[in-house]
Amino acid sequence: MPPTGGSLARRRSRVRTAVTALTATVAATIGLVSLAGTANAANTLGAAAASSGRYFGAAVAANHLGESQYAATFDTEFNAVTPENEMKWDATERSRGSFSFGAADQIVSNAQAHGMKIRGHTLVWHNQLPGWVSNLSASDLQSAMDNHITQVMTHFKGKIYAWDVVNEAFADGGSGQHRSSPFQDKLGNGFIEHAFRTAHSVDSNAKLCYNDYNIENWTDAKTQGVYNMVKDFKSRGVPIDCVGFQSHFGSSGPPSSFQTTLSNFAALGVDVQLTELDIAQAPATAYTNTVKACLSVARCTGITVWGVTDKYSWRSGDNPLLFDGSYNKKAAYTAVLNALNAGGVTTPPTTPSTSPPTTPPTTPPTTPPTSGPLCTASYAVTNSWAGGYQVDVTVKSTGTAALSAWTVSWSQPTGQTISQMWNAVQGTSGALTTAHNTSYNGSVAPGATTSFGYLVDTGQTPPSALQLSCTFT
Ligand code: 9MR
Repeated sequence: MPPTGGSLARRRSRVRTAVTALTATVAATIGLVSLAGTANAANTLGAAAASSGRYFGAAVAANHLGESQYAATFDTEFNAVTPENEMKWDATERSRGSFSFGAADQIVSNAQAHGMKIRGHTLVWHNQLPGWVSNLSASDLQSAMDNHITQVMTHFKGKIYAWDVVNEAFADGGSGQHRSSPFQDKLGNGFIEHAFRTAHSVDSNAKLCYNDYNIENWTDAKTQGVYNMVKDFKSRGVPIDCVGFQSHFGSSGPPSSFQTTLSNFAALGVDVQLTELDIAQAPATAYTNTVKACLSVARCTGITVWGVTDKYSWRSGDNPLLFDGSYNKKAAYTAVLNALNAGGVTTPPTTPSTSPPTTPPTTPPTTPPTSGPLCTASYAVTNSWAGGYQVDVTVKSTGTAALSAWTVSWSQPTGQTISQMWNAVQGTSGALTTAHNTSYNGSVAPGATTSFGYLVDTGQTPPSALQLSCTFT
């Protein structure tokens, strides 16, 4: 269902050339910042987002993948995908018990061939719901819902990064309550929790998200309703991992509280994602503000725009996307690319933790090098919340020659899973966790430092110190 809140409809008309000229200036300014902060600016949206450990995706339709410009633009620019309609109930189980996955499989194989993350959209939603579902009795509806979740998730198991388990279950307007739907009306509020528990039992590796629109403005009743649900779920151990903010905006872009909203949800211990971004007339400034809100929140793991080109947008009259109808990059494209290249929150502006940095391994090398590269690594917890914490590791080049590559290894405590790492590539070496430099931060001059970070999902407290060892070439 299209968003019905004021943000979408209110602010459509703008003089296009004026907006473009203004935003070109903004983009250029951001470009300078980006150059200062990043050695090698990436030239695609996906690669630029990856530099801060995030993804940048697009919704696609299987029936356009055969169009060469569409496929080329999508395959080149994006590193994540959401099937726009192909995984919905009416596409996957039009008649009861008869499942069809052809169109979705096509999108999934294309994504896998290009190493993209895949967001599954969506398992339980009142729209695009075949009539037979609405006509069931309560107990039959419950088993049909369980079976649908189970069959669809099993078919795609191991391939999906995050599922929109339940979509748009809250009402518009000031009630802050659940909306009326066949699920709500027959099963009550509990259908959402039940859907998440069922989904978790089928695929506990996929991130399980609640997804909705008009929940971007912090004080809105709808936002508060969803926030209270997520808070309750987290407090009772209902398996929810993420919240999707659809982000269908009017031409002035996100509400000024958007970053606050994302941070507040993240502080509950869930990832947050912008899942269906599009902005009327695509002003570059509005896009920049939106992307920056995500980049400023460590647990904002990625952004998806709701389409590749204006040509096929569900809001065609609004021209809301980053590529125009002829696949030309718009000013908003450049603004987004520059914002992504400027990097995201990798070191939040908090005071360093009180824990002292650990010393490098105590065993001295048998023949200590008197010259050449050397490194040390130190650990600091920079943020923590009920469901996890954030770590910043500083790698210091302590030898007489520059490092050209480095690897930090440590023993990650049991029950403390790393959910995201940035500015380093995570790996393992035996029982140890490793972090290897990326293509842009392997080289560190003598005396200089570089850093990487990671997030840990856990109910435990962070270790006050951690022994890190740094190896180099
Ligand atoms: O973009 C989708 C469009 O092609 C469909 O006709 C429409 C049908 O409801 O759904 C659109 O996608 C919606 C998404 O699945 C959920 N949030 C709102 C999106 C725009 O309506």
